[in-house]
Formats: sequence, structure tokens, C-alpha cells
Amino acid sequence: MTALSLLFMAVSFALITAESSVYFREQFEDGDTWRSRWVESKHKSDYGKFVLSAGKFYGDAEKDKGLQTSQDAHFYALSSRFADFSNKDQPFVIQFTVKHEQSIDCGGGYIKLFPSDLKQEDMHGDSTYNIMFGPDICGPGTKKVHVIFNYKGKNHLINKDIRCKDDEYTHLYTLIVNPDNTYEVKIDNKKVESGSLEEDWDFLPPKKIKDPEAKKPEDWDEKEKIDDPDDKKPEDWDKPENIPDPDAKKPDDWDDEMDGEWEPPMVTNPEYKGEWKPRQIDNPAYKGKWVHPEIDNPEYTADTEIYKYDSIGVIGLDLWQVKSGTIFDNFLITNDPKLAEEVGNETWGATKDAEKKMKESQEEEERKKREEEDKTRKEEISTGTCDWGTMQRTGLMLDIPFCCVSDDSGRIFFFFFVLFHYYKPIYRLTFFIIFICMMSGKAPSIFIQAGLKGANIV
Ligand SMILES: [Ca+2]
Repeated sequence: MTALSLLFMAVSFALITAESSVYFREQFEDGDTWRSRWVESKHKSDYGKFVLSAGKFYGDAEKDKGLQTSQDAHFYALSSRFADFSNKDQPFVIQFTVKHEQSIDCGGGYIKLFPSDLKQEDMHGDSTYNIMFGPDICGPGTKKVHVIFNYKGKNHLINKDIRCKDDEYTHLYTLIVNPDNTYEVKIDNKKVESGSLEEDWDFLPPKKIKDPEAKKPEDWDEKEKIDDPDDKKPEDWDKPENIPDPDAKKPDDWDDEMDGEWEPPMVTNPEYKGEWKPRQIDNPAYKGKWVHPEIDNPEYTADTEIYKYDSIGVIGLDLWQVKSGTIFDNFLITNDPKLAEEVGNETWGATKDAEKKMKESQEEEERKKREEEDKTRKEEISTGTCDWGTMQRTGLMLDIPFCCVSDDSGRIFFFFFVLFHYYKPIYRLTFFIIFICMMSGKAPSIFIQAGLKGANIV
């Protein structure tokens, strides 16, 4: 190969890599028009509905609009088509944002990429796909990022565990697959995993296997230590474990006829040494642990194009959610990792801080409101105001009279009232008090008056 042709190759390689293509981009910034680009599957009749929403809190009311799952405990199946392409000889990037603002308990947050022959109206859980990528949460046990590749008709899960985000904010997920069979997973534009496709998935059988012909020789000695053959048990070793107590004496009042023959109690023999074991020495015949020799696996065939898909043409959301509310947005499919990073920063990166701020101020407002309500409730109880709302909040039947009867005279009255009527069925008393509370609105003087009248009633 001449220097000129090498130069030519280098230049054309540079040209190829410099050419940046965007195959798909969707940010949902044109109102309901997204419906013309996305197709709902009719494989089942009860798929959950996606709605366009920025959610309860956001960084930008318009830009943060995306597709939100709107029905609890539903399957979702929606997809969008783009011009069919192959990732042969070029990097491939899939990127999108996910926001589990509902504080998700169990549900998928991943996308699937399909070959262009997918029938979108019939898309379902078993439709053949190329790649499945994104977060999946179910209880505390499953919080991972799926990276599943279809290789020669079979789906392969990554062997590594990549933890996904489980908070309520928007996060950016990026998968980069390179033509040198390497990959990278990023969350929020930071690398969380990378490596080789061949090593981190079981696409190919192992390169080496244990030689089925090889066997450990029968005389292979794996014992590191042996008994010292020169060590002998001392002649005076064996002594009984227990002996009659030499200090014990037959009691003076022992009657052999009545009590039987006297025997001293047994005690532990101080001379007993236990079981004799010979000393351990290094085994002169020790050969080390036997290692099973390996040979090249005849089933293994190298593949330099594990990464490659001939046809990529549809992106789909095919998932199940127990608690709905997840928002998907900022889909991007490109051959340019740098561009993806920039787009990520311009979309997710531009609104994430404001989103967090809005959520925090909402939480602050809620906290204040709760405090205010608690304060009002305490005041109501201490001033004896007894409205229906207070009764509902306090809940328990027994709280109701105490809510009404708040000053000392009222409490004393209530005590005697109950005492006087203790033999009456308690429900009559309770309903009477509820009635008085509702009618009076204010205790305790009205309560006392009404209670006196009520005493005659009951
Ligand atoms: Ca958007």
C-alpha cells in the first residue's frame, strides 16, 4: 500500500466521521400534531393513552412537554417511523429523557428500536426489535438500565448491572454503539458504563473451553499436608475422660442396705488428653491444584460486526406501568455522539435546574399549607369550635365529644352526663352528641343546654 493510498484512506475516513446525520428527532413542540407522527398499536384494544404534558412541575411549560402515560395499570404501545437506515461502519446514538414524576413503583421507562418492516398498528411485546434501551423500575429490587440487543434472532441482556435514576426528575439516557464493537451508556450526559459488546453480552460462545479430553491423572496428589509417618502415639496417652472423684467420701449416714452400694461421683480426669492426632508435615508428593487445560472452542466464530443492524426504522414505547405519569421527551437518533451531547445539554440541561426549583417550591408551599391546617385544627379544638370538618378530621367517635366539650365546665358536665346515662346503649349517646355538635357548631354552652334537654330525650 502506497503512502498516497494511505493518505486517501485517512482523508475519506475523516470525511465519513465528519458527516453527521440525524435520523430521528422528536421534542413535541407543535401541540397535538405529534399524533400524526406516532401510531398507536391496535394489537390489544385496551392500551393506555399517552397525553401531551409537561407534568406537575417543569423547567419550561412548553419545551418540557412530552408524552405522558395517563392510565394506571396499563400496557402502552406507541411508535414512530423514520427513514430506514443501517448503522454499518458508523457510530450510532439513541437518546431520550424520562421523568417519573409520579414516583414510580413499577413500570418501564425504555424505548425499543425496530427494523423498518415492523407493522406499527400491530406492535406488541413480542414484536422483533433490534435494541431495547432505558430504565426499568419494579419495587426496590429492580432499578436498572436495560441494554438489550437482538443478535441473530435472539435477545441478549447486558451482563453488567447499570443502576437507573429513581427520583421524580427528568433524566437523560444515552446509548452509543460504535463500529469497533464497543459501547457507552450515559445518564445525564455522564458515562455510567462502557466496554466491549463481546465481553459484556453473551452474543458469542466463549473463545476457550475446558479440554473435554483432559483428565486429572489418578496419581495427581492435591494434598498440601500429610500426617507425619514418624510421629507415634505416646504409650501413656490413653486415659479415661472421667474418673471417680478421689476427694469424695462416703457419707457417715449412708446405709448400704437402704441406699445401695456407695459409689463416688465421677469428675473430669485432668490427665485426659483427647484423641491423639499425628503431627502434620508438608506433603513431599504435592503437585499443586490441578488446572483443567483449555482449548479453542470449535463453536466460536469471531464476529467483527456484532454492533451492526441492516435496518433501523421505527422507535417504539412498548411498556407496562402500574402507576402512570412518566413523561418521555427529547428523542434523538444520530450517528454523532458529540451532537447528542450538545442536544442533551440544550434540552434536558437547559431546563433541569428550573424543574428542580419548581418542584422544591411546590413542596415548600405544601409544607406551609399543611402546617397552617394543623395550626387551625389545634385552634379549633382548643376553642371548642365543632364544625363537621373538624369532626371528619378528628375521625374517631370518641374525639367528637371532646372536640365539642373543651372547657372545664363542659368536660365535667360530659363526665356526669356519661355517668348518668352509663346504662343506656352507647350508640344513642354518641349519635345524640354528634347531632348536638352539628346543630350547635359551637360548644360548650350550647352543648350543655342542649345536653340537658337531650338528657330528657334519652
Ligand atoms: Ca419537549
